[in-house]
This record gives sequence, C-alpha cells and structure tokens, in this order.
Amino acid sequence: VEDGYDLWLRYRPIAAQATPQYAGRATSVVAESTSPTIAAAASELRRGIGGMLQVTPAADLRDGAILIGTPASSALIRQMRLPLRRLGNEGYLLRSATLRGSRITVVAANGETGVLYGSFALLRRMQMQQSIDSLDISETPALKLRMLNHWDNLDGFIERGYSGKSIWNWQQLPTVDARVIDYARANASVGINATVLNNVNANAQILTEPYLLKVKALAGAFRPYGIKVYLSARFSSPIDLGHLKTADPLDPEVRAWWKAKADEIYRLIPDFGGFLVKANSEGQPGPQGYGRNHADGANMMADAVKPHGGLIFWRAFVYAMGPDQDRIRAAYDEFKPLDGKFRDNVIVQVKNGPLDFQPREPFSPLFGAMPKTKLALETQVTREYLGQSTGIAYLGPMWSEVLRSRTARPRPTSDVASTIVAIAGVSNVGNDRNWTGTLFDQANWYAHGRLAWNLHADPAAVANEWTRLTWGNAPQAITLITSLMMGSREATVDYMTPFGLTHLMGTSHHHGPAPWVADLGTPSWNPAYFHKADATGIGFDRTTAGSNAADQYAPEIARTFADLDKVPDEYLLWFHHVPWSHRMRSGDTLWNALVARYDLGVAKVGAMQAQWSALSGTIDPVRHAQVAADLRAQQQEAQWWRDASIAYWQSLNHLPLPEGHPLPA
Ligand code: GCW
Repeated sequence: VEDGYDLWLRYRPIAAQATPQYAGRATSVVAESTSPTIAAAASELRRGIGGMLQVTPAADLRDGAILIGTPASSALIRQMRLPLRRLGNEGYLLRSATLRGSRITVVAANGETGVLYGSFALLRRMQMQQSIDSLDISETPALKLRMLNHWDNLDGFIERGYSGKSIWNWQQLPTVDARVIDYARANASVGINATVLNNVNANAQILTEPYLLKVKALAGAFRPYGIKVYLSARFSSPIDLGHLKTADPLDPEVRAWWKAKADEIYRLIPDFGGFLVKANSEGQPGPQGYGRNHADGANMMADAVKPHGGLIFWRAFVYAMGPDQDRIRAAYDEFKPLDGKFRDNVIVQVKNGPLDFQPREPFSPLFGAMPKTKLALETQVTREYLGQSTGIAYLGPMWSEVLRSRTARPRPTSDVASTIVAIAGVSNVGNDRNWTGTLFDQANWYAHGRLAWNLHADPAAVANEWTRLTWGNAPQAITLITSLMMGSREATVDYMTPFGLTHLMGTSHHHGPAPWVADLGTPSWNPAYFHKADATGIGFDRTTAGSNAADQYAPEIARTFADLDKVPDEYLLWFHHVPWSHRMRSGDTLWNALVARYDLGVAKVGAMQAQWSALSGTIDPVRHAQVAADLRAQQQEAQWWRDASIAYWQSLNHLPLPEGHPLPA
C-alpha cells in the first residue's frame, strides 16, 4: 500500500525497460566486516537491490559485486589503495573498479558511517535510474553537525507538531521498536547525524535515571547509523530534581551537580552528544535569574561535559516581551557583546531570522557578527508559521536563501553558510503513518538533511531528487512536481505576509490570519505590534528614525535595508513604515501592489492544483487523492488569508479595492 511510510526509501521495482542498465550489476554485496554500521549498510543495499531489481544479491566477490568497507576493516579495500585521505570520517567514495578479475563497484570510506552514507548514495542513483557504471564520485559533508531538534514532550505531545504524537514511546522504552530504526535509516540516508530527543521547553525529568536508561536504548539503536543523541536540559534542573536551592551557574554546588549529572550520563552513553538549552527565553529559567549572563550559563554546562567531549548548544532565541523595544533586536543586543566569551565546546544556536521562523525574514544579523563564537543555524522543518499541515510549502528555497544571504562580514564575501558550524532543524516527524502529516512535508525533512550535507546544493535539484525517489521517474511527473514545489513557499509568502509583513498569524496556535489582534498581554506577541498599520500607512520602521534594527547588519547591508530606494520589495515593510500610497518600483501604489500580491498567492495555489491534477493517472490514486485534498485545503486557506487581510487593511485605510481584484466569494 502507498501509505508513505517508506518515505524516500521506497525501493519499488524498477520498470523492466529501465532495468537493462543494471544487468550484471549489483549481483552481490561484499562486506568483510560485521560491525553494526557495516551490517546496516549491507542490509540496506540488499534491501534496496532486492526491492528495485527483484533479485537476492550474493555475498562473494564476483562480476557486478558491490564491495563496501573501510581500509581498517576490509583487506580488499585496503589492497585497492583508494584515494580516501581527503574524505574525513564521514565522506565516501563510489568507484567502479576491477578487483581480482571481477568488475565491481566499491563503496569506501575512512569511517564506517561514510560507508553507510555511500551505500545510500549508490542506492539513490539506482532509485533515480542513473547509471552505476564508470563511477568515480566522492563526497564529504559541508558541516560536521547536521541535526534534528525534536520538540517532543515526555507525555508524547509535540510542541508545534502536526503529524501525530512523538515517535519516542517512553512507556515501552528501553525496548526499541522498529520505527525507531526506520527513523535512523531515513536520517542516515540524508546524512543527519545528531538528534535532540526532547523539547527545548524542557522537562527536567528527562535527566533522571529511569529516562536516561531509555535514552541509552535510543542512543544504542542510533549508533550504527552514525547518529548521536543529545538532550534538551532545563537550566533549573538542579532545583527541579530536588537537590539544590539555586541554579546559579557560578555556585560551586550547581557546577558540581551538572558535572555529576554529565558523568552519570556519559557512564550510560559514552558518545552522548551534549545538551541543548533554551534559557531566559519565553519564561524558561536561565542564568539571568541569578544576575549572570548567557556565557556564564553556557560555560558552566560546557565545563561539565567537556571531559567527555560533549557540546552545549545554547539558543539565542531571546526577546523583549515589553512594548518599547523592537523584539527582533534582542538576540543581537544580548549575544553580540558576548562574542569571544564562550567556551570552545559551546555552539550558539541562532534561528535563521531575527524574529521567529516566519515565511520570510531577512537573515539574523548575528551571522557573521560573532567571529569568535561557534554558531549553529536553527531552522524549522515543521511548518509552524507556514500553514502547518495544510497543503504544500517546500522549504528548500527558503533555507537556501538564508544560507546564501551575504553577511558581508567577517569577510566582505561572507555568506551565512560560511559563518556556521552546524545546522539544526526543528523536526516535523511524528507517529502519523507517513511520519510528517502530509506526503510533501517529507520533502522538508529530506531537504534539511541534503542542504546540511551540501550547503550550496540547489534546492531545485534536491526537489528533483526527492521527487524521483518519492513519486517515480516519469519525466512529466518530475518536471511538474519539482516546479510545483519550487513555487510553493513563495506562494505562502504571497498570500500570508507579502512585502516584509510578518507575524500576523492567529494567537498562540499560529494558524491562519489575525492581523487585527492588538490586545495581548505580551505586547511583542501582537500582530499589530509588527505591522503598525493605521489609516495612513503600514510597516515597521527599523531605520535610524525608528528602532534602528537595520543597523545590526554589516554597514553595507544595513545601508541597503535602511534605504527606501534600495531595500528589496520582499523586505519593504520589515524595515520601513510607508504610506499606503507609497510608489513601488513597479509604479503601482503599495496598496494596489499588496492586493495584487495576495491575489497572486491565491492564483499560485490554483496553479499548483492544476499541475497536480495533470498528474492523475501518472501517480498512484491513493497518494494522488491525498495531495489533491491537501491542495484544496490550501486553496481555501490562501483565500482566507487574502480576504481577511485585505478586509482588515481596508477597515483601517478605507481604500477601495483596486480594479481587477476578484470580490471575495
Ligand atoms: O516559534 C516559537 C514557538 C514556540 C517555541 C519557541 C522556541 C519551543 O511558537 O512553541 O517553543 O518558538 O523556539 O523556543
């Protein structure tokens, strides 16, 4: 049944007419080691080849064999003297060769995880029906840390999860179920090598022994797949777990408590990754409660895990909750002065934009501004602010836009990609049969991994790849689905928050429009705080005349953003407050352009529906119908956003609808 469980690892039989190129290929899988990772690689190859070619591969060296391994654990590989030196621990080499008279394919690496990654890469080629003759391919990951962050609570609820409940079955653990292994396979297939199991709004209980024993079981299940386990730690754990009266990071007892806790964890899980911490953010406890700063807190925990090689991911998601400050300035204002103050095993984790995972934000000015600090880019794979489980929004283009954004510092040519050591994506995985709620949300999990592996990957190429793995290789389907995906995120921007508008979603659940909300107790949660619209104009002035947040960027970038003549249209209302009559570069007034942009967003979703309809008959009916239903919901949602937004703006500006705008249905 096509229920989506297999994700992009479907390994369906390759149609007879496409099989000849694999005749005499993949006849055998040869592994000279039985280590868990090599065994996982060999078993994946057998499974994939069995599925696609409908044969059971042998295990000996023969014509058409696939030989996998590392020089350390395979004499055959060692003897081939392959050029592996530059490939690090996780890179791999795929090469066609002749060994002892047999024509074979070699999957070789320095580290066993590299062999696993190479095996997935070889399978991917076959899934895409590409030739596996004359191979000479080597790849290495751009970043060492390619992570998922689960916002899973211990009771199974997932904060901002739209695909069921947590796949961590805390009742059943430490017995590990098959799904956990399939999760690890999926991650390894796209190179994800770290996972934080629990919500950053953390429950201290995760650090108690009963839970740690369960965490140990998960770590054991993931280890063969090259995935390290991390935990979100609540800063007040020493108090919450009933041991101390304070969590002051400079208190010797507190420091000793964390050290002992780290020692306990590492006794159970010697390769434990470390902690992720949300501190002094949205009510979470943190060092500021004791008059200390973020570096004091992070360093104290870093010292505890340091002897074990552990890391601390310390989030920079902090903001003013009051009316007078510009909320988006906060992370930079607090963290920039701390550059150089963090231990070398601290990584400051910065959301892609200065606000909060909106459909479009400019990149966070912290990227490039803390050259003496390790930074991680945090993205949200789950679509909290982009429609959640409605319709399609492929986020590859968004992440790529961020990664390619020029920071112009520390070097003139720096971009965001060049300023980070890790990427962490807030996971969209839940226990829905298809893992991610909608089938197309699987693409976001996939793209997260592929872009973390190759920061400069073309998101269209990633979409193309995922499409072929997920929907098959029919040329018409590949073209249509890829193009549908590539336009889908921009469509959400157009119908939700065009021209730099932001944070207009419904209170707390963040689904659907609510630009009229202005009375929340926390001022910087109000949509009205962000759009600042009234009878005369709209937008947030972040130039020197306003909050001056533009000035947090490198001078050259700041000048562009702060200059009304230079700011890109997509950031206009993010940086400027302008009259409704403001002339856009197109010559239109802002009001007319805004209405047209909402219409465009709605039209784009209509076009996506038409593209999808054209595929009926090409795609299995069950999955086709599911996506068609998703897109119908998105059509309604797009109209809802457009009509509600326009009506609300009109209630302020009393301007007539421009000609050509369809009246609300
Ligand atoms: O986007 C906001 C979410 C919160 C989340 C917070 C964060 C985990 O609405 O649900 O809390 O960001 O990133 O800490």
